[in-house]
Amino acid sequence: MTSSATIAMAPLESSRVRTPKHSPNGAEKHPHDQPLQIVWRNVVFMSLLHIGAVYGLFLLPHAHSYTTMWAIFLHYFSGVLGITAGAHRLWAHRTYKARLPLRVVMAVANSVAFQNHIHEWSRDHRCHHKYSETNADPHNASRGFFFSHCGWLLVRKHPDVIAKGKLLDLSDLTADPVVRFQKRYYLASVLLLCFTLPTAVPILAWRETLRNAFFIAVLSRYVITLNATWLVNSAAHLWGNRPYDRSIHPAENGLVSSMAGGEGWHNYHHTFPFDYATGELGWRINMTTVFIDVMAWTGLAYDLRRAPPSVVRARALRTGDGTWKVEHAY
Ligand code: ST9
Ligand code: ZN
Ligand code: ZN
Repeated sequence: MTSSATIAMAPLESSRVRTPKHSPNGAEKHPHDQPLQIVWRNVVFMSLLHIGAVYGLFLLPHAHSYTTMWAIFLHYFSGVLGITAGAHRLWAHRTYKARLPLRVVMAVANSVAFQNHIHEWSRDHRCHHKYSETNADPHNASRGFFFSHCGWLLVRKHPDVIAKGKLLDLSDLTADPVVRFQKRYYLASVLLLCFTLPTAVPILAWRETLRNAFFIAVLSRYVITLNATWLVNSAAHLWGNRPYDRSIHPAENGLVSSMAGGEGWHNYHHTFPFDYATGELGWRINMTTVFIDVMAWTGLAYDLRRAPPSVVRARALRTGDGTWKVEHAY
């Protein structure tokens, strides 16, 4: 549909998100009931990583153009195949099914991304959805931008994350041999696929210097992919419209979507987490949906799940903040 008219809405309450003391899942909302236990090893590692990444950006004018293209390729390969289409939409949410060759390539891409192995990533993400904005949410956005962006990776987890996480059903992940294999050889796969190969290829293939290859194709690329991912947990939980459910933090954030392969349509995603497109707009600012559709066309992906437009419309009219537009439907 092309009309941009806003659907007539019932009178709405303020779009400000209310945070009740308890979530419907029984997890406590109080954010500051535990002293922070800083993990200094992670603070040092992340700081050095970011300093190295900035240095890598300064090296760009001195590097071979192929090195920059290689870093961009690795960013999208690891981000879209490894994280958004793989860990997120396939393994964490089971929004579609994938045949073995595709699962193997996505697991390889996931190790290039170095964001914890698929099993851990999916477990924490299921915790995040089930206990959003409570102490059992690993990156609880009610603790602020920094905590939800990367602070949560620098401190010990809240005990509720571990206690509630142990109640999750992860049997589908344990049953997948690709997930089991990647978990077993995770450290070796990261050393090879995130660090060694990305450095070796530019040196061997177009005689790049070790310094340019390592700082640009490894550190800058890795840190950019990390921050694009983290923005979904921070910015897309704080800023944007809430057309589908005004009572939750996750919001529609086009800027985050453009940087995170289509994962910024976060109010839609938290309202309809089973939908493989994680947004209502089809291919618009959603590279991952394009990728999954192409895979479905080849037969490597199948059983794609989608929220019916009538259900989306009814839900938007019932619980949205009033910003849902007819043009969202297609
Ligand atoms: C990273 C992850 O960056 C990013 C995830 C982002 C998610 C985004 C989602 C949206 C998708 C968007 C995609 C956009 C993509 C963009 C593409 C662009 C094109 N349930 O962990 P420990 C157990 S990682 C049940 O040590 P501590 C655990 O099994 C970055 N159990 O906790 C263990 O048990 P056992 C690189 C749980 O000590 C025990 O608890 N990686 C759960 O508190 C202790 O576990 C890093 O930086 C759970 N949920 O330490 C590493 N959780 O002993 C960071 C834990 O029996 N991690 N358990 O095995 C760490 O160093 C630590 O985990 C810690 C916490 C310090 C953070
Ligand atoms: Zn999700
Ligand atoms: Zn979220």
